[in-house]
Amino acid sequence: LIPATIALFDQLNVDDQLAYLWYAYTEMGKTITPAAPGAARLQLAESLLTQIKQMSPEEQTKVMRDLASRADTPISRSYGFFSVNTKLAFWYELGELMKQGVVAPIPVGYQMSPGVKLVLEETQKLDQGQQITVLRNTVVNMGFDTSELAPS
Ligand code: 45D
Repeated sequence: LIPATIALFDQLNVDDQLAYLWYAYTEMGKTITPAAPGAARLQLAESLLTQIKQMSPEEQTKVMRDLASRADTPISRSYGFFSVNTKLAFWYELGELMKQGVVAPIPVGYQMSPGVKLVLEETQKLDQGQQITVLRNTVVNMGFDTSELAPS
């Protein structure tokens, strides 16, 4: 069930992947395991989060799309060096900042696609540990991995 759910996620386009993460985040504590990251974890991501907080709403959304599409940008590269739990903690904090109105929110009236709904429903069928495994897998490949560059 875990690989099937991840495979469904991998088929989503960039916006749908972001939307899935957002709804998984907002469901945490309801149907998805509550998992607030530790403060130590967030310190590693702090410089990125500080940069993002200072951006315009349009730039903030672009950063998140760049991460999901694995674009080669300075922020995507920094993200690529995070451990998988720091990646989760980073997204969790972005979710908090979106709720607080510090980072650009989901557009009013946004409706999730059938694909997003499906992956969300499959996630809700899993137990807590399995849900976290799925979430780890969704964020681990985001960002830009410089180790994939050919040696120069
Ligand atoms: O215009 O450290 C749309 C543990 C389309 C323990 C959009 C853990 C239209 C150890 C795409 C909607 C393992 C428990 C715009 C940690 C449109 C530890 C925008 C785990 C603008 C950390 C979409 C923690 C956007 C866990 C901007 C499980 C979407 C953490 C943004 C889980 C989505 C965290 C965001 C999750 C989602 C965070 C910010 C799931 C955040 C999700």
